[in-house]
Amino acid sequence: MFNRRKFVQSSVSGSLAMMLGKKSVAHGSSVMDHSFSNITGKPIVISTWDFGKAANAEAWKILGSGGTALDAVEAGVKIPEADPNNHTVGYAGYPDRDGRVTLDACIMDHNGGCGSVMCLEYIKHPISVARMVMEKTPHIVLVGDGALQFALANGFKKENLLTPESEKAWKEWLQRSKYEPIVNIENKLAFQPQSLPGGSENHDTIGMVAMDANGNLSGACTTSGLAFKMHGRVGDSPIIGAGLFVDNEIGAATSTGVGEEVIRMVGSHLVVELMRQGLSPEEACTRAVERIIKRNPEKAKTLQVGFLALNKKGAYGAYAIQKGFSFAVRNNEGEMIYPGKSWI
Ligand code: SD4
Repeated sequence: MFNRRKFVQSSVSGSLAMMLGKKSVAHGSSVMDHSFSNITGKPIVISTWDFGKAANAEAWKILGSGGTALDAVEAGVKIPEADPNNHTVGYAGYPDRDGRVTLDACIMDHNGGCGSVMCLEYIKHPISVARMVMEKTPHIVLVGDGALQFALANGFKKENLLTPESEKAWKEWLQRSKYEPIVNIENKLAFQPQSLPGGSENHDTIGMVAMDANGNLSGACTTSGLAFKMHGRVGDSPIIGAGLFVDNEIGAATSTGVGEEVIRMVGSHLVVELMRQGLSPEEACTRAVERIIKRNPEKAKTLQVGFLALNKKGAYGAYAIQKGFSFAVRNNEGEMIYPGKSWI
């Protein structure tokens, strides 16, 4: 499977992508298939969007010193959760249409352990609450006030997550009140926060999957969900099998984009099952995206969904409906941001 020439090419294209930053995002057949070319072993961490790079760096502190994939993914995604300039995840996330910041997150370990919180308010790190649900309760999902009470009872601090900047964007949005997800807003947010009109933006998620030095896989997914959503709306991100799935025998996958499209086809689980059937990570992501497109090709042209996957060999791949989806990788070769291939 390992192909040295392809691997070198992809490392070079990755470095180039990293140097070019946001502008590097390309699509189509010119992008390398890392599923076959980049088998660099373990440990490895990959995550969605350009802002995954900083999250990966944090995860790598743990993975690179022999820590577990579970600790790494939790620590990694806490970076965007706490970032006041990231309006897509955690603190400073854009609110729902009632002005409430409601967070969704889930985590999975290598033993099939799962924890999830949905529509959680006032807690900066929902991923850590999700982990606590997994480790300290007989349940998998806690929602809303129940999740908040559980968090408070376990030492989490109640905080106002709505920053003045996010509140301003919401108030501007209220003038039109039009719910209209924007394709690839994630990278626009990451790189041009000042240019955002406060109208119809929608926002994003970090999905991260990792394999540690022992070969164990874990994953985490956390988001403030689509901006200006109905109060109580939950997307794919905290739903095990939709926004995230980990099977330690096969691989792990995560998703980003319009969650409703991912939930109805249980996307991340599908990607892992396709890898089980022998597809590479990139092929599996492609088949899953095609399933969404097939249902309604016209609608698919207007929305973004991207999948990112890692298999047990350390090979990874991604595929999205639209160009502009990127993903970040950190392994023993260094850190890279790659463009994901796409349908259009
Ligand atoms: C959701 N999938 O709430 C998330 C949002 C997202 O890119 O990932 N946007 O539907």
